[in-house]
Amino acid sequence: MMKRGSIILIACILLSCILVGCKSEKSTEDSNNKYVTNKPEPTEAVPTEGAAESGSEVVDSQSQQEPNLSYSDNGSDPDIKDFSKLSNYFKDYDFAVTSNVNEDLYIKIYEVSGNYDLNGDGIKENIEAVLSNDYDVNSYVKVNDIIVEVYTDNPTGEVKIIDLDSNDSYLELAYFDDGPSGDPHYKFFRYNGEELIALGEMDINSIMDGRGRFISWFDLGVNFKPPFYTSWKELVDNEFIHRDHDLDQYIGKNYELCGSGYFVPLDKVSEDYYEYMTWDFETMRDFEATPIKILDIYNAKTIFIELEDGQKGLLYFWVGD
Ligand SMILES: [Ca+2]
Ligand SMILES: [Ca+2]
Repeated sequence: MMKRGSIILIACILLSCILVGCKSEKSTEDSNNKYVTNKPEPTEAVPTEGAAESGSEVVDSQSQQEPNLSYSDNGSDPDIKDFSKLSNYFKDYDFAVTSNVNEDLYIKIYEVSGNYDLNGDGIKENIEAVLSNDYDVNSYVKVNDIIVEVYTDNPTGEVKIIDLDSNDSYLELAYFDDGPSGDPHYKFFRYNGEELIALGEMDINSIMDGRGRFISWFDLGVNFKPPFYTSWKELVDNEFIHRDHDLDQYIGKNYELCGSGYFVPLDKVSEDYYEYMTWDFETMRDFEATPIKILDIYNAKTIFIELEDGQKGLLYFWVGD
């Protein structure tokens, strides 16, 4: 009996090896097929971490086998020169807004209404929204008869029409939310004639190219001249897809640094860079068109640099709590 059990066990192992083999072959085929839809992480945490850690182990989950590096259809990363602030893509249209604000209770209710053709069929949609931070009020966005309930922390009643991608005939709806603690962002909605789809959100200082490509402020080296970015997002099939960006092109290059940031002199830093970060006032420095060389990039707001006099150090910026 024991013997037969072992044979069955060995057969099972062999079979599963064959199955895993088949799957990885399939995955290679998929990754050759240039267009990779890499689903964004469910939590918007630091996207670069972990990506490098998931090693070369053979795993049988299809999703884990997808490459972490994903680039766009046309194979080239966007040129930051084509990007500008979100408000440049707003349509010149004002919604009617009525507000009910109770300053004492810090409760705000905005009722928004307007008419605009969102799906490009020439017929204006009836657009309504209720945006409130009052728990007793249901916040929602409504296009014709379709309602999407939303959660708003600190709405201001600002609703805009925006063209996220000039390659399609849609115009999107955007409403502003100041967030729970100064995290201002826009939430986007697309009406395709049948559905009203919540696309996701983008922080207010994001930039976009008007062709469905976006760079979040958190991924932007804004204090540098020329500015650089560490990753970007692409609107594909009604989702903002995270795209990694090759950082090697910035390493060893000279930049001008402006504004105030934290600087800790260090000869060497590695992946444990965060252990050196303090938020003491003494580590703050003001830079005015200071020539620097980028030695390493941990994220867009944490960079290892070398100053003109040869001093090296970790430069980092406050990104909110
Ligand atoms: Ca329409
Ligand atoms: Ca469009």
